[in-house]
Amino acid sequence: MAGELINIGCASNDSFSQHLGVMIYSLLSNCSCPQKIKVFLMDGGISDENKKKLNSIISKFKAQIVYIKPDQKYLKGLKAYRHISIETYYRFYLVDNMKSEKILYIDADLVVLGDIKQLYDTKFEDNILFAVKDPGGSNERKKVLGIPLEKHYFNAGVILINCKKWKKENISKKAIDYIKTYPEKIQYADQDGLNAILVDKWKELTPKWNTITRLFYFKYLKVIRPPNYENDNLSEITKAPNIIHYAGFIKPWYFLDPSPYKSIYWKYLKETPWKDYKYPDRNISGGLKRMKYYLKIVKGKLF
Ligand SMILES: [Mn+2]
Repeated sequence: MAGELINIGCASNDSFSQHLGVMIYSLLSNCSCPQKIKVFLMDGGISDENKKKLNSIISKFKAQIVYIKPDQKYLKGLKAYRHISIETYYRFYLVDNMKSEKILYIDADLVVLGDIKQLYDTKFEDNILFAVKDPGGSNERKKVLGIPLEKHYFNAGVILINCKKWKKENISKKAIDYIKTYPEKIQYADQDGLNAILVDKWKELTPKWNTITRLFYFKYLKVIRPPNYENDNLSEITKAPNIIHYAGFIKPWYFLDPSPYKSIYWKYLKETPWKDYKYPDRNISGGLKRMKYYLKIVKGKLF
């Protein structure tokens, strides 16, 4: 319908604002109607300087942005896991307070190459959300969370939400209760909670709308198939993604990280007010620091 807005939900703390800026810039510059985009940003302490930079991107495309400061008591009893920050839970607060029927919630560690309007226009049936299956959702994870092995586990980095149904079925409360009741089962924060309670209530989008960079490695290892992708043509999916998601601990903004599609992040970064960013690990002390981080992961301290 004419005049209808495209609601985009996201969250960031101050240290992630550059990546959020890259995501928003790529989303707006590849959208057929950027002036219809309204960003609902869950503000985890973004500085005025970074807000100014974000606002300059928004006004360049005549889009809109609102900064939402969630009540801190909302995070009580919840914790960050591995490389996933506490801001991940803000989505619950946002959806519960949305007046519109629909929102597309997306992570800040990704680049949008397709026209987001196409994804936003996906029609709901009886489902609460649309998502893409996760190549990290192992059978082990499914067993722990009580998901039948023949069903898929989804990635929460790109989810199209029917807010009306979500609120009616109390999804935020159910997911948070699950996470708090079974802390020993949780490895991927809210994503695990949502998968556990939404079995049969979500529908699958083509992986092109959330192409997780991990898939690129498997493309060359024909014998090993990632979970949930046993029957997919990985070359086809990774050839022309609509969204590249730099999920996991390997990130394109580090010099040492072997991140697939790294140059695309940098291409969009150069268009933003953060264009002067330099790799923090392209010198000895920064490099050592990054290597220490890898070691921690290898030792299992972040897993
Ligand atoms: Mn992510």
